[in-house]
Amino acid sequence: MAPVYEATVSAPVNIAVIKYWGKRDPTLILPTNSSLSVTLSQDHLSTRTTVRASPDFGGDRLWLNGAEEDVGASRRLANAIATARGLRAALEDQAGGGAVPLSQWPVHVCSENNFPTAAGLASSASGYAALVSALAALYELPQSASELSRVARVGSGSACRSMLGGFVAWHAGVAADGSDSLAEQVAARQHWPEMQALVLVVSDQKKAVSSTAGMQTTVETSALFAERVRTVVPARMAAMQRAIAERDFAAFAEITMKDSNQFHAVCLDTYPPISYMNDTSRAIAGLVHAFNAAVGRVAAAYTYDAGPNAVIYALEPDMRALVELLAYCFPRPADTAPEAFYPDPFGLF
Ligand code: 2P0
Repeated sequence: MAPVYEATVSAPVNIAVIKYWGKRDPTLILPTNSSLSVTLSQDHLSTRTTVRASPDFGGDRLWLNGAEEDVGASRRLANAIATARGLRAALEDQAGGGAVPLSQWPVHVCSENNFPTAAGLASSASGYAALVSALAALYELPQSASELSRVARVGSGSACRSMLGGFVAWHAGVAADGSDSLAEQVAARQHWPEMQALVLVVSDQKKAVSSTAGMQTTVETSALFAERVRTVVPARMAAMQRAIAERDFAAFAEITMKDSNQFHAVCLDTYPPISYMNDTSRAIAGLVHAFNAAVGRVAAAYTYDAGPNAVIYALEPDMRALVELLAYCFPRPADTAPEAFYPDPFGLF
């Protein structure tokens, strides 16, 4: 029987505080602006992926959460696997026949999220980061996580940031081949141990407009977007990195909320308009501002991605007080298990 080589790796979800929205190259997935995110803990929202390679396999195959998907249907998946294979092939060339020819064998990919896919939480980021990390382990690639983030990027833009932990910047880059469009760690999680994130599932409905389609319409139609890319994001990237370096939560929080609000404003400025937040999302944002006003400082921040779910950032012990307030104002529906509503309010990263 032919040998089977195998590797299993998990990768976490990340939540942007400076949003990625817009591509300058949709095939290589090169963004119009840099972005910055916080990588959450693998214990909470993550994808675990096993890749196997064997000369006996008839072709590449993929199973997502137990169900087989058509690998041929996704150009992004094919691109990500082909890019990782190319790196392995270069390694095999260097070894001059001394390496197992894994690059020539089909792969079987088995990928599982540890959170319900229907929860409306981003899974492409952890999904492609786990796939690329697993292929890198299988192929024994020598590249750093930052270098490998370029491979995850061709699967899904936000996935490049999930290749690193802690606070992570994705530099937009200027090169046409994407060589300088990669993720780098700005600070390790341990740099700011009191920082916590709380995920509030507002709706588990699938979003009406996908990020991929929505952002292209924004690039083509929004006048506000051009200004965001030209002046606002570069200033915020610098200010956010300063806030993180100095552990200045008030600055971190203010930039986070303003950038989320501008991202959603730009979506509304898109034609036809895109609206991701709902009344509950807006009520949560209002409550965060009321909480900050009540404590007399900026103690919490909200951010929303391409959907109505809220992510709250706060430091311990403020998060504890905020969770009590949220639980009081937004009582859990009678038919929802407590752990489904508040999976683990005190777990970040
Ligand atoms: C972000 N989002 O920075 C932003 C904020 C949604 C809102 O990254 O087309 O799924 O695969 O590159 O990465 C969602 O976009 O889009 C996203 P593709 P992706 O997290």
